[in-house]
Amino acid sequence: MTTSAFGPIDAEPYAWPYDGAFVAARTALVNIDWQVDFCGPGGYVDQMGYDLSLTRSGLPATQRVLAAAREVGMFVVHTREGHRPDLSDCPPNKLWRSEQIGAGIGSDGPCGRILTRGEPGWEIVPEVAPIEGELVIDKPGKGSFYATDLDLLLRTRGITHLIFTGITTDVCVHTTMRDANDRGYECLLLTDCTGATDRGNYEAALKMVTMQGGVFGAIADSHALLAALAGTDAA
Ligand code: C5J
Repeated sequence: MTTSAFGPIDAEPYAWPYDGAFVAARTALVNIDWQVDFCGPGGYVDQMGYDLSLTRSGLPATQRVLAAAREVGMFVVHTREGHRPDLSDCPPNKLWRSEQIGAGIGSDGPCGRILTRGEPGWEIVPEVAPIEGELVIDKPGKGSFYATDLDLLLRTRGITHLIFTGITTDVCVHTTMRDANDRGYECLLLTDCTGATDRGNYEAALKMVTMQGGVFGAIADSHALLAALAGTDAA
């Protein structure tokens, strides 16, 4: 376990973190739902007819951040949204809505059953796939704390700071970041490591974080984080 400290990072609306520096051993990189269902051809988002280039756009920067986080010994968490094969953990209204838009959870698609655990579409894309020793959290909802042991596992390791990548910015990333903020974690969202099914929603979701002096934390470009981890200036 490394005790190296980094930062502060050039972020909005304040230099992150609020307490001046982050210690790698107390910081987790949280990669939200980089699944085929959200950014791969034939997955849930594709079946709904949204533009995959918008949800895939953060992948290259996330790969770079993931490599750097592993290098400095940050704890890495991956999450996956999905339901049990019998859909017993899928609320009827969530199921109904997915059917209305033509991508019914549990129905057959080109990547297997949509948003169903164990299916090809539910897997994390190879570019940012977990490696041994990294935590993978399976969640039935949009937030990563609801109906999971994520909070317990982070607190047991002494994690106090969270850096987020993932998709989609306005749904699972925001829900998780808001909840993490309420739980007292100091949160940073990397703007070029996330994407939404709609450009306007992506921009609005980023802006929301920066209101009220950083209502849920702060946002920064991945270059600012990488520069801090390398001990150089972002410019
Ligand atoms: C959505 C997610 N958008 N991972 N899930 O339904 O953001």
